[in-house]
Amino acid sequence: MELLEHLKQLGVEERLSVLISKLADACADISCVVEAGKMCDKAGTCNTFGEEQLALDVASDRLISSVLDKCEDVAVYASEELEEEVKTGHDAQDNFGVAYDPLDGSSLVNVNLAVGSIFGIYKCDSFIGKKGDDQECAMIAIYGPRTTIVCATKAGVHEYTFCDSKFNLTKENLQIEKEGKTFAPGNLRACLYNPGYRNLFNYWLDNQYTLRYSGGMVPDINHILLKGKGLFTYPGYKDMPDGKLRLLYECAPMAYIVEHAGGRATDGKIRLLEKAIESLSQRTPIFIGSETEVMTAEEMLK
Ligand code: AHM
Ligand code: MG
Repeated sequence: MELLEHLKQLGVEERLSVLISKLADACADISCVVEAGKMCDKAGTCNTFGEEQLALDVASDRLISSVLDKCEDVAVYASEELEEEVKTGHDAQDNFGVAYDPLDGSSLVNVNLAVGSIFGIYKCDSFIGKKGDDQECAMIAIYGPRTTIVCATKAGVHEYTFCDSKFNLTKENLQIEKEGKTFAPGNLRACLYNPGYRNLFNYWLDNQYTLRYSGGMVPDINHILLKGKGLFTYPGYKDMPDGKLRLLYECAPMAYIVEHAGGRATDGKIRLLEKAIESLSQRTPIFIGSETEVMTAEEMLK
């Protein structure tokens, strides 16, 4: 069954369903750009975090922003590649706000690893002061051997695969088990300053956990969603207490998807979905995946 038809069948609000479907089409276009592999050079510009942008980052951002600019149901959007949130001028009551990372892990494209896009959809005209819990939907697109989308709404978490110019339902009601001995340990550099993280790493080794880490948060968390178990971590350390990953663009949407699939997502202490967005560029540590595995990590990092 095709994406839009399935969302309608699930009872997802029509305006939201259409927006999701338009964003999915933009992801299909991004997958073509990724596949062509021609834009892996530096664009000569930096994003708001001072990170050098690739031509691919800029192209992906434009494919999404051009859809949002034209969409009458979207009041505001914010991109990891842009400095400020953008008001579209379509500010009718109840319009949507879309926060996104157009191409997470873009530096992995030139070594032919999987990458992805991340979206959090709110009803708002600004993201400041919102919480992840306010999202109406969160979605990731994965550009791997296949292009897939995992979309979470109140009606559950479902996977769709791009084939013959459309996204078709391929897995219904993704669920994450409470336990699962698979680990994706981001930022192991933190072990030098954070003995708790080193102990946690040793706990995974001592208990024969399986390593599944690609260096891209989207495929790594997609792995947890599709296998239905495991955890992903990215703590902070001395020089970077909040780590690298951003609350608005990366962690809040991932937390929404994983919680709707029955998992847990915290910053080590607080549920990520309860953290207020104080600035667009706010970073946060993240521990996400199977509930018991995340709780063990929290305990050992206390
Ligand atoms: P990006 O948004 O600049 O692409 O960075 C996000 C990526 C994540 O996909 C991944 O988990 C993390 O950075 C890896 O970070 P590190 O380079 O510190 O290992
Ligand atoms: Mg990113």
